Amino acid sequence: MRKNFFSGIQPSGRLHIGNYLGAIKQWTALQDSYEPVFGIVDYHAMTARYDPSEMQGRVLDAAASYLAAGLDPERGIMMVQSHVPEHVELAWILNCVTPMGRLSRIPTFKEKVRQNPDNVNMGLFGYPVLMAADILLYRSEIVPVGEDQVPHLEFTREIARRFNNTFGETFPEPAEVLSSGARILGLDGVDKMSKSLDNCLYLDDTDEVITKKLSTAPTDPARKRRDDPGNPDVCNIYSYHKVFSTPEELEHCAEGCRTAGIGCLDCKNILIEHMKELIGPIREKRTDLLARPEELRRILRDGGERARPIARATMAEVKERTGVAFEGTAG
Ligand code: AQP
Repeated sequence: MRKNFFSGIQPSGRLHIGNYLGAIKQWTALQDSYEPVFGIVDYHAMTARYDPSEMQGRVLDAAASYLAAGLDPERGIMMVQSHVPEHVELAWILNCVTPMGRLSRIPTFKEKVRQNPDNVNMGLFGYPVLMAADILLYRSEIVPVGEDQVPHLEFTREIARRFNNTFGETFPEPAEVLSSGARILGLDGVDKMSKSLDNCLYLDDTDEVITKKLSTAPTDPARKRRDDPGNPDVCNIYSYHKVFSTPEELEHCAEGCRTAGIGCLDCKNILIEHMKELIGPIREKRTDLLARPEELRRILRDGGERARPIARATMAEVKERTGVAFEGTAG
């Protein structure tokens, strides 16, 4: 029997190439050998301030990106987290086996507090618990994610273990699966590429925007003029080349940079072409899909209906084990 996995992206803005590399690209590669659930995790997106009138548009936008990037809703379940209420139900039960001190040490929480000191809410603090619930609800054995999510996966395994030790063997301990572009920096070269920091190449950027963003992006700060030799190891553009370019192009750029044989723009132009090739077809398919929102809604409704029985079965077992159900009420 094929094993399950759940992985998701929060509809907190337009999806970017970090989301593509860390998550969606891997999902498409794994969708034939697993029973995958691809979530659009809208409850997670509520942990940051947002305009409610935009949420439905963001959900459809994410769905269009998933499909345009190659996810097949027939092979996997594509769903919205809030359509399956068992996610929050399980999160509550997991809250009760989660030590607060452990949660407060999670680095992503500290990072979000640094970025948004005026909106440190309980949802943000409990984000990893809801994420653990997302994963464990489907008894996932693997979770394809970007590197930033590794602490959340460690936490998920710990919580699964705690639950199993307290109430009996229920959940597998899921392993993370990382891709080669598991953590790409934003165009500023400082922070992780992130929707909320708007330092991204988005999956719907036009060719002109891609060219403009990359040609003005910082490179090795010590390389001030065309004739100065540079150091590719400190250049953010070179870090993108490592993910998107061929070994020959990589060598050409590294050697050309170190010897001042090529300028930064020559190096960027190679990358610009790769980005246009990657983003162009996704952008076009997205546009086409977004023109048919009813079809997107139908796919998401159908995904919710297929996810629900799996979620209900897990919750029935969890309720039995935790003693909160009495006969005939668990499912
Ligand atoms: N820069 C990145 N490099 C590689 N993978 C990344 N992911 C996100 N950024 C990068 C991966 O995308 C998946 C979904 O992430 P998410 O949207 O649920 O949360 P996030 O990691 O917090 O993404 P953002 O863009 O940074 O969202 P905001 O700004 O709203 O917090 C995950 O697998 C993640 O690893």
